[in-house]
Amino acid sequence: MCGTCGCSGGSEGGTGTRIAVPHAHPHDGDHENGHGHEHENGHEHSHLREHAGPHRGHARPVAIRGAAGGGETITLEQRVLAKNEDLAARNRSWLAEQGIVAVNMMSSPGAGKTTVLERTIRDFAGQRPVAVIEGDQETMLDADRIKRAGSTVVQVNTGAGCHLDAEMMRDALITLAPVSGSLVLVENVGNLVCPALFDLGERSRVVIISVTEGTDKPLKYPYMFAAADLVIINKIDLLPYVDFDVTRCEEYARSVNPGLRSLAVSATTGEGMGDWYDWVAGQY
Ligand SMILES: Nc1nc2c(ncn2[C@@H]2O[C@H](COP(=O)(O)OP(=O)(O)OP(=O)(O)O)[C@@H](O)[C@H]2O)c(=O)[nH]1
Ligand SMILES: [Mg+2]
Repeated sequence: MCGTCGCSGGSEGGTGTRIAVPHAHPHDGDHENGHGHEHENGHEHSHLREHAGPHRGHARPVAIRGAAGGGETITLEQRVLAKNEDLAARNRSWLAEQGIVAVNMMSSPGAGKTTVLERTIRDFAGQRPVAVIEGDQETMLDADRIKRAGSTVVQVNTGAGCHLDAEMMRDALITLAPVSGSLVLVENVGNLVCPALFDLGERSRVVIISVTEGTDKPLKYPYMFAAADLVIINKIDLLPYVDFDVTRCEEYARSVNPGLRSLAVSATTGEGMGDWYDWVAGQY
């Protein structure tokens, strides 16, 4: 799938997708390259697994995309997306049964997803249980940061893949075993294009844009902003040093998604983060 980028990733195609949790010993975050233990899927989520089980192991149709004509390519992509949507619906139903709110956090690489999550975890400590699914092509680096911030976390390494999908989400949830009523924050792979296409079964979608990326991003990546429930404009502490117009960026975002909510924050200084926490509370 990923008709636009040719990404061959995915949880079925044998492309090396790996789900792991950080080491449990206290100094695990010190490893420069990061690594963890791969886990067999847990045993407390039989409902989630049963529902999704029959779909395991199917060949990924996109594997033959290069050999197909244009019309057939579209049909195959539709099948992949339809299957993903079926799995996403099962995830969504399971999460709702557990009273868990899952939020899919998307952005270009480096916009500040992990930094927002770290501060959120620290500020929610003792108030709301938080669990995190980290999506990156490689490394346990972000999972190690999240663990140091105090949250349980599962790292999904997508290999060549540039986005998470519903099957990865399901497998990560089984390993993560979030408690009822918790907030599950999903950091998608840094990419403003493909993650917008793949429903994970999340409650809501957040796109983070940082002020160093340019005011025009909602116009240039409209699908991401059209798919979002909230835009977080991050790194506002850098506004004095960069050419970025917050108001115009918000107008651009609403031109592709009327009514889209937006917040301006600095995950580093904490400015505006209270608005983000209020928005999270409103998801329950
Ligand atoms: N000045 C400033 N820097 C920030 C802010 N938020 C994040 N950063 C910095 O931006 C860089 C990238 O932040 P990350 O949180 O790793 O970004 P990310 O979106 O998780 O990156 P990927 O996982 O690689 O896609 C780091 O050096 C952060 O310290 C902010 O609000 N202000
Ligand atoms: Mg990150």
